[in-house]
Amino acid sequence: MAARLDIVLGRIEQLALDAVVNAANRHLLPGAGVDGALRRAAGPELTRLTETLQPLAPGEAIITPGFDAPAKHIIHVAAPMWFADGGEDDKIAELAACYRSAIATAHAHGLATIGFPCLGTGIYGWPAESACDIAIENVRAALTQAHNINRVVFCCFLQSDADLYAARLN
Ligand code: AR6
Repeated sequence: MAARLDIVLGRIEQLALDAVVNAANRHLLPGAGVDGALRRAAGPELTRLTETLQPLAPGEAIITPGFDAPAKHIIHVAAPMWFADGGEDDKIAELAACYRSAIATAHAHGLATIGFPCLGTGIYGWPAESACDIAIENVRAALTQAHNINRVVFCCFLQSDADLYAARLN
């Protein structure tokens, strides 16, 4: 059965899913936005754990428990910065890899539900439209290899992002 793709307008740290994805930085250092919200929800054990982990490679995903957050797990990925040096194609491939590796990691852990924020579109400066297209295309592609996942939530903090996802998904 095909996975359901849902849009939720709200805060990702409040979602009680098998996993939610964190918009982390490569060094897994505490940040603001999604990362700050998830760390506050999860409690200090999350940061104690991420301090012991290696930096994320481009497009890599790592999974931790959700600790006190409603989600059972948190999958950490780091979007590329839109304004960083480097070619646009490379950045698009790296953002695509974040979505694909998060789905693959959830699948490898036998999880059924996963929620994504709009990766890269806050502090990292991605234009909302292109980030939305990359998200939907790569989630759909990754789901073809992840048959135990039955629900993907695109968690939009902004009404404008929810409208964009709704237009692209319909
Ligand atoms: N729930 C859901 N979405 C949110 C929330 C929330 N609680 N808060 C913000 N957003 P960002 P990035 C939206 O900046 O651009 C970090 O601090 C926000 O409106 O969290 O990938 C890390 O440490 C935007 O659409 O992530 C990194 O250094 C989207 O989530 C860096 O910032 C992503 O915004 C990552 O930047």
